Amino acid sequence: VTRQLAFATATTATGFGPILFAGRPTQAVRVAAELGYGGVEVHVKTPREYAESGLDEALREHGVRLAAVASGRIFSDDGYSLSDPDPERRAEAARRLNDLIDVAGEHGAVLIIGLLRGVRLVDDDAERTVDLLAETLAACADHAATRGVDIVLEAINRYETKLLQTAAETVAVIESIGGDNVGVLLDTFHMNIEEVSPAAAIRATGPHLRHFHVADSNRWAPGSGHIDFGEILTALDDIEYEGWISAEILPLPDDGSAAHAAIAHISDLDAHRRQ
Ligand code: LER
Ligand code: MN
Repeated sequence: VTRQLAFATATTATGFGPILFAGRPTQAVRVAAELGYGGVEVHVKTPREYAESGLDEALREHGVRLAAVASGRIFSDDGYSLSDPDPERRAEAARRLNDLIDVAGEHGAVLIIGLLRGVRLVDDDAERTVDLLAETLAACADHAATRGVDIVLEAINRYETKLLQTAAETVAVIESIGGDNVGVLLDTFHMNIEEVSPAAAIRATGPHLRHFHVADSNRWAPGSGHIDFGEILTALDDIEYEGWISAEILPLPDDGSAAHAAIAHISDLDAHRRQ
């Protein structure tokens, strides 16, 4: 397999920690190219912010692709979510998401739904909350289909959301929505907290897996904690996963070192596995 490797960056400085070169997206693209990454994924809030970021020029200049557009700031900055009990606020979340879907569509990127799903249960009712989410997501998926975009829904650990923490829960929601442009995003950091076996969760997700985040147990670059990335890569190969492997990692000890460590660890593991 040839790995499609990326790392997560952001158009602006952000309170969300595991981002490299936040607010310096063109530098992110340059470093990605220097280190051998094929892509970057970007946290961005509006098409205008994207247009003003200089990313398009940088991607063209360095031959780097836009792997994914991440939508979390619509929630973390402005509080809109796809499962908000207020129909007006839910509709606004969907409008903003559709705008980002258009950005993704111009670049062949996937659109990530992480915290934009919402973090609280409506009236403590998990079923009703999931129904609201599924309904909004289905409408956005129809829009995404007109743009040729895949939406990926991420399983996120219990300390960040009460909604969809495991691969199995996330698969159930996307299967209820149906259609072939909604998939699952698994993240090794979250799986390390929630799954009995991350490798088994990857295998069970199978063809629904459309995007993949790597970070070690401490959210530093792979190789800096106690997750066994050899097992992870084997599971990805077993399901013939061909999507992006994107490092969503803390910029520690600094952005450049983290970016280097992530690709070095995965390349080393692949080199050993080939022997
Ligand atoms: C985003 O991809 C993520 O992994 C979550 O931790 C969002 O907070
Ligand atoms: Mn993630």
